[in-house]
Amino acid sequence: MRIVHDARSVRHDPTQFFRRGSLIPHPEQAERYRVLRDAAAGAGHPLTGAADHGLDPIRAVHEPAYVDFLRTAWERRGEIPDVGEEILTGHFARPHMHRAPTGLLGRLGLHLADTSTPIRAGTWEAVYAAAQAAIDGADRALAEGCAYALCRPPGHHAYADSAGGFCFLNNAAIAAERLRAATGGPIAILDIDVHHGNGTQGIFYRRADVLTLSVHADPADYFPFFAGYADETGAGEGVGRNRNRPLPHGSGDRPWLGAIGAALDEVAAARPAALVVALGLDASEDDPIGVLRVTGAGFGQAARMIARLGLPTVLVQEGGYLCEALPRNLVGFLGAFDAGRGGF
Ligand code: Q9C
Ligand code: ZN
Repeated sequence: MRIVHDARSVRHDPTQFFRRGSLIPHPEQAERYRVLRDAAAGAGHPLTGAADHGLDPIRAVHEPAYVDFLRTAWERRGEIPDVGEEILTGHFARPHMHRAPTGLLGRLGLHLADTSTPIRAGTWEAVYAAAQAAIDGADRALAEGCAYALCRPPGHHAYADSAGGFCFLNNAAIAAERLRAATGGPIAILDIDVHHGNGTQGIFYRRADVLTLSVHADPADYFPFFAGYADETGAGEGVGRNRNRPLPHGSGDRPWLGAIGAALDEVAAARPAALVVALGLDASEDDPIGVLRVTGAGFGQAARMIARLGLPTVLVQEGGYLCEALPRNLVGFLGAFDAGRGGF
């Protein structure tokens, strides 16, 4: 399995995260990129630097004003008195109060969903790098059958106009739109991160040409809280094209693989031209912020089931946080996928 990556991914490295009233070390650290890259390369998967495909494939998914905001926010930091090493706000736009202000602090509140996505000196370079890995991974999946895009920072909580949940640019959505443009579609996105892929769902909710399916921990008492329920099935032209399978917290391999199997049946029925897997590894029983109990064997089984579809597939890295099992689960997943395909 080819690993597509961009070393600029490390330039965003948040230190602290405000959770439940206290500051804790930020779980989404740049070290994740090195751990995942070194594990995959160490297992013999070839590493390829992503080519630079520019802003157009990003703008095909994200609102131009949001892309400009991300690109220029750090340069504008002087607008905020006494600004520190990151810019962030505690004032967030609500659905019933949603005018777009001109100043930087107000724009932050308009384009951020929570306090997990501070903007720092290298944030734009890093999120741009992750998006380029996704775009190049999509191209490689069409040319070579499959690819693993080592996207970091992750993307699936980002909407067309907003960051949140450690995510800025929606790498999986950008890859899917790239694949749709190249093939004519339809495209399927299967999200197996422990958190619901709310941004991805939101981006394609009214579209029939990109099917979105997510298997995740019940959001009734878990991030992202406000979306991810089974009755969210799409709207307008997208009716019937979104499927959520929330699982009770504590669920292990059997229910998780059962939900993935059911989702894969729906993928197969839709006869997509290509598949994007939003590959979070935080459903692991060992993940520091996860609430499911998936084992290493469970990840291997999921990979074999997905590989068996035989679709051009790009695996896009989402969550999965530093712990001993993280590199092991990635290597297990990639190896099982290759085995399911009959080897690289
Ligand atoms: N103790 C992804 O996995 N809440 N995002 C975290 C941390 C936000 C997760 C609480 C979780 C966002 C891509
Ligand atoms: Zn996650």
